[in-house]
Amino acid sequence: MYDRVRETDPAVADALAGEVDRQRETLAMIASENHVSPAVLEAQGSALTNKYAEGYPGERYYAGCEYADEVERLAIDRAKQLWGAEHVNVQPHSGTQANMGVYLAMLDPGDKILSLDLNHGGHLSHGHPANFTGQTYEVEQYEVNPETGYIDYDDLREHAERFDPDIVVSGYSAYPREVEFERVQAAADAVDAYHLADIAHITGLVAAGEHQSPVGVADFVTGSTHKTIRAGRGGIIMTDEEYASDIDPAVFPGGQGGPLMHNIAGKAVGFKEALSDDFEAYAAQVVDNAKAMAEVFADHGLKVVSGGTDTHLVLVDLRESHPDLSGGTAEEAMEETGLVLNANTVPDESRSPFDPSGIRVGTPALTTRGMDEDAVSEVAHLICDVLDDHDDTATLDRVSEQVEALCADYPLYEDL
Ligand code: DSN
Repeated sequence: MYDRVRETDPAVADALAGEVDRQRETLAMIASENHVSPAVLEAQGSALTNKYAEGYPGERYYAGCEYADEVERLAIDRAKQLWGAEHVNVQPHSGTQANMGVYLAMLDPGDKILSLDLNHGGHLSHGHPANFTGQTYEVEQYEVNPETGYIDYDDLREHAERFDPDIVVSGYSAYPREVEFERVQAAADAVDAYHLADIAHITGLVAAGEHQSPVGVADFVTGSTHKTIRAGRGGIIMTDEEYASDIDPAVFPGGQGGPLMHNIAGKAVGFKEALSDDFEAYAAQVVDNAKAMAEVFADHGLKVVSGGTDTHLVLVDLRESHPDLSGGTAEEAMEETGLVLNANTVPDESRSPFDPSGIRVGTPALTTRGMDEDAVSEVAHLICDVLDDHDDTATLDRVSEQVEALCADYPLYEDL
């Protein structure tokens, strides 16, 4: 594998091959991750990486863009079919860059953003003080109800009426429940603010009809393209035609230079795959699998935030069941066995965000490997075993063996 890289650079070839093996031999449950197809990998590794194509299809600043144009048009057309948007920009390098495109287009420095607190499941680029958004704009944040784990939309609307934001942001990184975009829109409408719906985590669920869509509801819909939608890495912005002339120049030249055409090729290929019936079945299974895992956790006495899930992720608050175990220690013990997930803050967090009280468990990558509810329930039981005996070598050894067997039963990237 990676023979040509190896001839030039054995150290990098070893790392690349090592990463493929790591993905094959562990169970990825970081909710923002997935395993794209070999076709998407090939498109991302194509010669389009060499091409400068500043501008948009048919209006480039460089010669030789006919294939770049073709690929970008295909990505745009397929995105329009998947999400039903009037206008699509596939050039953002990431979900954060997509959000930056909207902020640059619609806000002035000092304008006001109302968004969900990161500790309650928000995103960094929704106004966190360490991010450019927190440093450029005036930000206030809403929270989920700590008792129920759900967003309180009445409270959100009252907050909007008090703060009078220029933009209200919905869409989250650790919120297991369906987002009621129309209720966020109502809050934004009440104060004449824009509504940005960041569907980074749930792009695939929305495309497949497994989650309600904000397209046609929110003014702007952003996302990343490599999570549940399982396409090439990067970001996307969707909006109505009326905002096209604001958004496109804000992405290029406003916030970015040349588009990453090889990634846009990966987006086009992944979007084509997502237009299939197989993808609809995949997205439904992602959600069924998350529900099955949540049930195992709840039956085991763990506190599942909000009592369950409607999406691809489950958030577990360890404080009641495992008061002496931090999310960080749990994450490390899991990783030793090949269970790869992340420590996460939980509503009403009482520990540091660097070593929070919860774990976040996602099903997109397990489902890509072919797992159904029975298989992910087995994985969920292994997670419970590690939580209960995280410092017991015999338990960790046994779980490692079971993870190895599951990886063999659900192989990945066999033809690479
Ligand atoms: N880093 C991503 C996540 O894990 O949720 C944010 O998109």
